[in-house]
Parts: sequence; structure tokens; C-alpha cells
Amino acid sequence: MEQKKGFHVAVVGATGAVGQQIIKTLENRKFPISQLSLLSSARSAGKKVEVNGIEYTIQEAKPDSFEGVDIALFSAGGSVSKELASHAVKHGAIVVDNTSAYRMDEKVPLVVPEVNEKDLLNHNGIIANPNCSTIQMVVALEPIKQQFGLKKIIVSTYQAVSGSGAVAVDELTEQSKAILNDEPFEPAILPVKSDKKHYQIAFNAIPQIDVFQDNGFTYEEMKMINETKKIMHDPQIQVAATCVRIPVAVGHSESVYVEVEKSGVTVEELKELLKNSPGVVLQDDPANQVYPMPADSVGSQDVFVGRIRKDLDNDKGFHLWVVSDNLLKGAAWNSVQIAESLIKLGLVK
Ligand code: NAP
Ligand code: 3JM
Repeated sequence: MEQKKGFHVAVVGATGAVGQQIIKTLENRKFPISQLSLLSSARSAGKKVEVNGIEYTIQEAKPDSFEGVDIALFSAGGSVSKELASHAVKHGAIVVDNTSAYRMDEKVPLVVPEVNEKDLLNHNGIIANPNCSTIQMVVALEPIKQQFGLKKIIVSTYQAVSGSGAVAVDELTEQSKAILNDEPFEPAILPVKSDKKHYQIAFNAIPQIDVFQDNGFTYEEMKMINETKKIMHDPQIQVAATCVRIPVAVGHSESVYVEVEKSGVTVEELKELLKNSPGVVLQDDPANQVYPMPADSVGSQDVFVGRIRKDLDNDKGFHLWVVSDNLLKGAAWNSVQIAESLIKLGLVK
């Protein structure tokens, strides 16, 4: 079948922190759009948004919003995806879903194009975009796995508040102002809006992202563990995660410890490998204080890696520091990149 030149694209959650970055990314990439549907809840319906110099009106997302849509990019929370993604598929659209709703569904490919683009070939209408913290980690670790084998991953995250949506960024800003002005404040959003207690995020660190599971890990930590195994096609790989929210607006950082299979690997070999890996930028020059930081990652599609050290006790152990813009490679860019891959592979009819 002849490939179309432009596609009818729908963005569900277009007014959100991720949705706004999806729109910007579509513009920056000059994504081939013939028609654009910007969807949200009834709250934002009627708002005007300019894209590529054209004014669009935000519409309320409904089951029949997907008539004629080729590609639907969902980032409006898991319940919206569960309610509407199947309607989009019924109308003939391919869904790229940014929520955790379908990530562990066996019939749904979970894709980071640098790692497992070919998994797109087995889609059934829905493709899942992994969690932001998982994405940047697997981009950095897949080349190591391919070259030296990967036995174990232990990761601690330092995650930005924008991962919890636009309201969490507002909460950090308002709280910071209140504290600096010695005024009272009432935490209401973080760590999890729907959970029982809320804690100060300004000038603090909260070791809870998403809700606790019976095994003592949080859901965010379990997402990292399960998604990594699925994306890397390796159920045997040992993964443990501790996810922490810090008072940074944008840019997730991760301290990652890995154990490779091969003996005698050197730091220089790892640096050379990562320097030439897709989607990775090596920033590792301690003598000149060069290392990745979240403030420098904002606006970039890349994953930045530095502080690479060999463990002092284990010849197969290495420590890395991995940073990326959580709203871009962690969400919007990875979704648009998946859409570009789908077009390239001729999978959008
Ligand atoms: P946000 O800033 O709170 O935005 C939420 C968006 O969803 C808004 O556009 C909102 O529209 C829309 N929405 C809410 N309820 C809706 C409904 N019933 N029907 C249709 N649209 C509805 O949140 P965000 O940070 O952009 O994140 C959105 C979702 O993306 C998250 O819930 C999460 O599942 C996913 N996400 C994924 C990653 C990742 O790692 N890949 C990272 C962050 C977020 P209104 O303006 O009308 O309220
Ligand atoms: C990042 O309300 C919801 O379902 C959204 C919860 C959420 C998720 C998720 O589980 O989809 C907030 C922020 C994510 C994510 O990417 O996993």
C-alpha cells in the first residue's frame, strides 16, 4: 500500500506537561501532519493553541473523537487510555500510549527505538511508551548489554517534579516562594495526589514516587524493574530500583550500578562504547568537572552519561550517572520517535 504524505494526528492530553511537549516536538521534527486533533478533558475544551502557525481549538476527548485519525498520542493518565485507546484503534488509528495502562500487556510492544524498534512489527494497534526513568536508563545500558553482557542493575533516581504533571511544578514553585518568604503552605500534590499524606517538596527529597506495593517497592520502582526486563528481552537480568523525588523542575538523574558478564572490561572501553551509542551523549571529564546535570539537559532529546567508574571491589561492577529531560526522551520525544519509526517501517496505513 502507498504510504501517505501527511497523517491525521490526535494528541490526547494536549494541555498537559507531556502533551505540550508532544506538540512542540511535532513542530520541531516537522512531523508530516495533514490534520491535527488536540484533545483534553471538558475542563480545557474550547482553549486555543497555535501549532505551526495555525490556531487549533482544544476538544473534549470522547470515543468518537478518533474518526479518520491515523496516529493517536495518549498522555492523559492511565484511566483515559483504558477508556479511549480501544476506540481509537477501532477507528483505525495506531495508538502510542504514554501511560502505564498497557505497558506490561503481552500483546503490546513496549518500545525505546534505540533499543527495540523491531518490536513495533508485532503491534496490535497499541504501542506503549515506557516510564521516563526506564527510558533514559535502557538507552544508556543497552549498548553495554550488547557488548559486555549485563547481569545486574541497581538504580537510585533523583526525579524532577514535572514527572507528576503541571500541578506539581506549580506546587514546587509556590512552596519555594512561601518558604523563602516565611509564609505558611499546605502540601497537596506530592508525593502522590490521591494518597493519604502529602509532604513538602521544596528544599526536601521524598523517597516515594507513585503508590506503595505489597513488596515494599513503589509502583514507579516496579515499573523500572519490569519494563527494563521487557524492553531488553531479558527476564533473567537482576534489577532493583529506589525512586526519589527532588526539587528540580525538569530533568531526571540516575545513579546506576551495573555488573557486566565479561571480566576485565575497562572504563575506557565503556566510554568509547557510549560515545558512539545512539541517543547517548558522553559527558565525562572529571579533571575539567564535566558531568551531566539536569539543568543542562532541559530541551535536549539526548541521554547524558558521565561519572563512569569501575567498582573498587568488583571487577565486573561499574557506576554511571545518567541524566535526561524527562518530558522529552522520557515522554514526548520517545512517543514522537515511535511514531516516526512506525511511518519509516510502513506500519501506518
Ligand atoms: P498533566 O500536566 O496533569 O496533564 C494531564 C492532561 O490530561 C491534561 O491535558 C488534561 O486535560 C488531560 N486529561 C485529564 N483528564 C482527562 C480526561 N478525563 N479526558 C481527557 N483528557 C484528560 O499531566 P502530564 O504530566 O502531562 O502527564 C499526563 C500522563 O502522561 C500521566 O498521567 C502519565 O500517565 C503519562 N506520563 C508518562 C510519562 C512517561 O514516563 N512516559 C511521564 C509523565 C507522564 P485538562 O487540561 O482538561 O485537565
Ligand atoms: C507518570 O493517573 C495516572 O494514571 C497517571 C499516573 C502516572 C504515570 C502512569 O502510571 O501512567 C503519572 C506519571 C506515569 C508513568 O509514566 O508511568
